[in-house]
Amino acid sequence: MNDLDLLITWFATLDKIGANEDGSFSRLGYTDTEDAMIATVLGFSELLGFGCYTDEVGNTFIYDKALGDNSKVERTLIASHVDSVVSGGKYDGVAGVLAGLIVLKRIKEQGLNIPVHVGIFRMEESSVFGIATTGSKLVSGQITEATLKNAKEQNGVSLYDRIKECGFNPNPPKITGLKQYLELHIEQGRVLESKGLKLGVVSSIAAPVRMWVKFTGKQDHSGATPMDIRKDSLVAAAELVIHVEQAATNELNNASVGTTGIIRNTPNVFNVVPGETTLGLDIRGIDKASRQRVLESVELKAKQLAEKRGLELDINKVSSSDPVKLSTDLQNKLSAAANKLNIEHIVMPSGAGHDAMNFVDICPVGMLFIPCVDGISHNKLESASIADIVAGCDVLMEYLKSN
Ligand code: HGY
Ligand code: MN
Ligand code: MN
Repeated sequence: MNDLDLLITWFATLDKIGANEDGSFSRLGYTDTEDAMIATVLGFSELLGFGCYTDEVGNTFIYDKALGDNSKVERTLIASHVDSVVSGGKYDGVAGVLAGLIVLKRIKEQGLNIPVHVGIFRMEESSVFGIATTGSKLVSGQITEATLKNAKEQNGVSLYDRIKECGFNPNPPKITGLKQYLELHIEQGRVLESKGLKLGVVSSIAAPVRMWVKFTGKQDHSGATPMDIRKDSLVAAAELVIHVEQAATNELNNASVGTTGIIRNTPNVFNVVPGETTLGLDIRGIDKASRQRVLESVELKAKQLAEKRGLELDINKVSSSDPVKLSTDLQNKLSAAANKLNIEHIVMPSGAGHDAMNFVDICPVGMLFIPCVDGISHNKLESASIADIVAGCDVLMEYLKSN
């Protein structure tokens, strides 16, 4: 079976896991669905004769036993994730893990002595706790115990406790022995497709600040409370939602973005003036100063709204990472590999966050993008071409053999 057919078979097998009736996938991190995804990918790797090991936070690594337990030697890590957002697609993360497996298979077939491990990082998505790339943050020293304890899901369980409940160690040792980190990922935007290109070499990765903004007013009777004496938390939140969009749009030229992804309104019934409304904000950028201007504008507006309407305001910053620039040397070498294979490409930033961003202070990091249809991602319509994944593997192989 050729690599294209093997990938098609692998995706078809994984389709059964976390599938929703509407065709989307919900494969949340640190759940038995993510466990099932990892176990299934390990099943593919065992059939190829590979071994695996799991670290103290549940990240899993696949390697060629024939090369020995080469975690003792400097190795290339090709990694991504297999969890998804709620009602997401099936290529986000998974394409990169399966591409790594194809590269490992080709190294073995060609008898090359290139120490490569394929990594599957836990809970890359922030859907449940508001923190992205948890598994890779934990082993790259990018997250504190306080942050893990502050991040809570709706039932109040902290990410720290969730990791412990799963039998893992929320204070793991740092990963060592990495020569370089490579990741292939769908673009999750429209740039490649709009230019008719099949490959992007990633130059930088935007980073999010995620925060809860809670307005507390006065829960009242919706019929008997005159408009001039209300303390309606939802109206204040609605004004802030509009302001988040405006503040981020003011920074359009610097590629900053702002999203209100969550709204929790209490008591959320017809005949009661809302007394408590919480917004979940995701504000990102590749330019830290620009992102900061959006943040400051949103926080100032929240304070002004609370004051104007006589509400209490509570802002809780859940996570904040810095935008990262990837290795220029690696960008040039990945570009050279693509040129050698006559694969036209561009160098481009990533608006989405990725595990790759957590390794820039540990080793050189390189990232490849393949297009996804209409740039759609985090959506059941997410779709990518298996042939593009194979082409991405070709570039990774060409790079590894030439460097
Ligand atoms: O949200 C993101 O940037 C990605 O899906 N982790
Ligand atoms: Mn994602
Ligand atoms: Mn992803």
